[in-house]
Amino acid sequence: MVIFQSQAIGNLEDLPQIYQKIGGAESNFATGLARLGHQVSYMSKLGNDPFGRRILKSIKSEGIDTTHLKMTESAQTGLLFKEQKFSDVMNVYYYRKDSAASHMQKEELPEDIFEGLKYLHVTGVTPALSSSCKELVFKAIELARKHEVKIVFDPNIRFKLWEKEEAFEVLNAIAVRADYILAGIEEAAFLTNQTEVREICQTLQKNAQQIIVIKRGKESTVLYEHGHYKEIPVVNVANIVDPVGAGDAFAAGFVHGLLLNCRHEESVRYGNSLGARVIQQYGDIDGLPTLEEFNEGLKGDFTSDV
Ligand code: KDG
Repeated sequence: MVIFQSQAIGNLEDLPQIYQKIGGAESNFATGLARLGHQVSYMSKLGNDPFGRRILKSIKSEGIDTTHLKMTESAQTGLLFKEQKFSDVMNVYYYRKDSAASHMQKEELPEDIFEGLKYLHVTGVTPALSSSCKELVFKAIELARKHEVKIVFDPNIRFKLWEKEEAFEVLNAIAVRADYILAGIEEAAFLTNQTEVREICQTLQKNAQQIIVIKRGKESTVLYEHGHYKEIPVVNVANIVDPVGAGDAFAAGFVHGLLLNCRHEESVRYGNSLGARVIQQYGDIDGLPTLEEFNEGLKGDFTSDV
C-alpha cells in the first residue's frame, strides 16, 4: 500500500503537509529481510496507477523478487492514511475496498515457487481482504506444507477489515497450520480467549512442535517452545516517533535469525532489535537497517544483559 502520513500531531484535515510512504505488513516484512541480505519474493497485486508504480519501484529497489507482483488495469492500489491525533492516539483510514490486492486468486499461485523455499510468511491482513484472498492464503499454506516450507504467521488483526467472528475463525485456522506464530499480546488474547500470558501460550500452541512468540510492546517478549516459557528483554527506545511497522520488523528480524540457524531465543532478540530500529523513524520501512547497521546496532542493544 501507499501510506500517507504527517510528521506532526493533529487532525488529518488540518495538517498542511502529508508525506507519501510505502507500507503494508507483508511488503514491510519483505523489505526488512531483503535489507538484511536475504533472497525474498513478494506476492501481491497492484493497480497500474501512480501508487502501484511507486510501490513496484520501491520493492524492486530493495532487491525483492517481483515475479509474482502483478499489475492490473481493472482495480486501484490500496491506500492508507495515518493520523497521529494525539501523541498516544493513532488513527488509520483505509481506502482499499475492492483494491487490486483484494482481487488476488489462488489460481495465480504457481506451485513451483515453493520448491527450494525455506519460509512462507503470511499475515492476517491478506485473508481479511476478500474471499479470494482468503482462499489464496489457505492454498499457499497447503502448498508450503506439501513442500516442507516452514510457515511463519503474524495474525496482524485488523478489525476494520472484517467481523470479529470471521477473524477469530480464520486466524485460528491459520494458526493451527503454522510453525511459528508471532502475535501481539492483545491479538493472542483474542485468539485464545485467555488473559494470562502463560495460558495464552498454552492455548495458542496447537502441537508440541509449534513455536509461539508473544510481543508485548515495551515489556519483554515471550518465547514458548517445547513447554518452556521464557521472557526476552526488549530494547528500550527513548523516543518512539512512529510505532507502526514494529511487528513486521520484528518478524523480519526473527526470520533473519531462523535463516542463520540461530536458537529461537536469539531470533527473538533479532526481532526485538529490528522492531526497536523501525519505530525511531517515521514510516513503516524507513528505519529498517541494512545488515551492517543491524549488526552494529545489536552490539549496543544488549550490552547490559550479555
Ligand atoms: O503492520 C503495518 C501495517 O499495519 C501497515 O503498513 C498497513 O498493512 C497494513 C494494514 O493493512 O493495516
